[in-house]
Amino acid sequence: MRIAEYPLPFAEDALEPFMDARTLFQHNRKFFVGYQTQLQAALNHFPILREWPEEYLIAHIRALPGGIRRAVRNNGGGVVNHRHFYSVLRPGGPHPIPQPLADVLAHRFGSLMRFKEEFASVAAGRFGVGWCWLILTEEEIYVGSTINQDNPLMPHADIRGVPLLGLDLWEHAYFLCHENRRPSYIQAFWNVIDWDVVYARYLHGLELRAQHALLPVLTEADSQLLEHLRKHGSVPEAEQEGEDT
Ligand code: MN3
Repeated sequence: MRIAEYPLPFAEDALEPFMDARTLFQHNRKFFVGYQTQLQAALNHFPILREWPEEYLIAHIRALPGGIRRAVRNNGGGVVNHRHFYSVLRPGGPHPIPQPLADVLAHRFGSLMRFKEEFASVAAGRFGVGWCWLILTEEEIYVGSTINQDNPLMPHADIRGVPLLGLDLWEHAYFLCHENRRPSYIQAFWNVIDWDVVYARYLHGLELRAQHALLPVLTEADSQLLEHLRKHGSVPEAEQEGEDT
C-alpha cells in the first residue's frame, strides 16, 4: 500500500485569512488521507489497479469490475479532486492571470469579470456537495459543476474534459472559516489561486488535444486486463507470475 501523502506545498496557515489553518489541517490530513485510504482498501482484491494513476482509474470507471466502481468513483474522485485543489492554491495574496489565459477567458466569457461571475454563480448554484470547475473539452472551455467527488474526467460527467481549476464545495472546505456562507468562500478563493498552474494545465491540455489525447485512452492491454478482472475477479496467471519476479 502506498503511504498516504500530504501534498500541500506550503504551511497550513499560509492562506489565511482566506482559508484558515484549522480547515486546511482537517482537509489535508483527515479528508484527503481518508479518500486515499479508502481507495486503497477498495482495491485490496485488485492490487494491480493500485499501480494505475488515479486519473486513469476514474476516467475508465465503466470498464472496472462492478464491485469497485462506486468506491473508485467516490474515493478515487476524492483523491484526484483534492490533489488538483491543493495544486491550484498559492499563498501571498491575489496573483495576476497570465495574459494569454486572461485573453482566452475574456474572449470566451465576454470579460474576466463575467468569467468570475459565471464561476461564482455555478459554484453557488451547486445544490449540496460537489465541485465547481473550469474545464477544457474537445471543443471549448466551460464552467461546470459535478456532484459529490465526481470529476470532469469521469465518463458520465455532464461536461467531459480536463479540469483546469477546481473549487471544493463541500462544507468541510469552508465551514470553520466562512460558516454557512458559501459565496464568501467563493470570493475568498480568488485570492489564493495559483494562475500559473492553471495556465500550465491549459497549455498541457491544448497539447494533448492537438494529439487527440485530451482524455486518458485505455490501452488495449489494460482493456483486456479489465475484461479478465470483470469475468474472473483476479489477474490472469501469466501476469500474477510476472508480478512475483
Ligand atoms: Mn474536500
